[in-house]
Amino acid sequence: MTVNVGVIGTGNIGQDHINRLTTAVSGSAVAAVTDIDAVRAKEVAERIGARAMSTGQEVISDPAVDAVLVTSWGPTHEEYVLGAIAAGKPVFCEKPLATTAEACLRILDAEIAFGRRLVQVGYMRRYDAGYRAIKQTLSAGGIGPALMVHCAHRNPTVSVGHYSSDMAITDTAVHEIDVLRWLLDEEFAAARVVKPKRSSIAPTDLIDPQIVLLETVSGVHVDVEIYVNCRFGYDIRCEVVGETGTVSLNDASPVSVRAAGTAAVAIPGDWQTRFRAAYDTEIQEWIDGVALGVASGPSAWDGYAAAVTSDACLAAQSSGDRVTVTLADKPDFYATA
Ligand code: NAD
Ligand code: ISE
Repeated sequence: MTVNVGVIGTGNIGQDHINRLTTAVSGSAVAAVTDIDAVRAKEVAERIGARAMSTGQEVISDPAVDAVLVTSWGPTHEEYVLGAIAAGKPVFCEKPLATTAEACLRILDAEIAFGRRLVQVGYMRRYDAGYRAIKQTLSAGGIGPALMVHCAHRNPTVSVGHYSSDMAITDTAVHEIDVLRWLLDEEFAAARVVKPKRSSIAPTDLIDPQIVLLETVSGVHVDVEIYVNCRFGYDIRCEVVGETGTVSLNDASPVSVRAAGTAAVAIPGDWQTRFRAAYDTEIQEWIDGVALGVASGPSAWDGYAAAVTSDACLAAQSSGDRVTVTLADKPDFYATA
């Protein structure tokens, strides 16, 4: 069976996912695309032999579209995810699920009312081989119970004028928020944000770096360094410290070169390169699930929990205080999600 996907948003990651749906992933095709930039949508549609449509709602209701991929700007996600649920179609929504916790709750309510899971959120780190190996080590008890986690999320640069200090939380640290909830299998209870000495190469209106400190319900402490102007590459680090050992991500380089008295590894230049295999696996597993009528992966609840935790980090960033993360009760519907 071929799953025909309708794509809403043909920008950066939209085109990336379209390429993988039409080349790397098996069992999928792109039937229709749309973008508020109609010229861009038409150009992409012509390149892949799909139809360009005027609106997201047209894509969702098109009978030839089996499943919907939402890769438009964050504030538009709620409308399209709700539209897909109303049409009874599986929907993969890039992060964030929605830009407010209230909007995420509306999506939860709609999905529960529909009666079956349709929504998957694009937190691709759960599909990265390194994070999956960390999870296996933790589940097998290889290092005892986790006590602390040290993370770094370093981007070489971000687009000036577009990226803001709060996006360091909502756009960037949110990946650690999701993957650590999944790795540790528990929710966060509190957040603080520390602002070290500012980098002189960061744009003047950007707080960079920042350190996000999170505590889980059971008391595991997590520190996440966010530094989005490091220049030297896209550098993702994660070390879990357990009672009797540690487990860390290795360097992403497939080889290390030893020469002239030095050992060297290549550092990826951007997130597309670092997580390419994870995105491929994520979208392949989504397509396989759609074909079988089985939903898996980060759920709408995960999208909601990430939004609430991000909000606590934002409040901590502006107040300097330790802020409690207060989640709604998890509906039974998401007990296994
Ligand atoms: P982008 O600006 O390159 O692309 C977004 C596209 O959406 C643009 O072409 C824009 O014209 C279009 N758009 C905006 N409003 C629309 C609407 N109402 N209907 C149809 N199209 C609309 O941005 P991007 O970097 O591709 O990011 C898109 C989404 O993907 C964001 O939510 C972002 O957070 C997420 N993202 C996730 C990852 C990841 O690692 N998982 C990486 C990058 C971006
Ligand atoms: C971007 O939107 C992403 O999602 C990348 O994965 C992340 O590393 C980057 O910091 C964000 O801006």
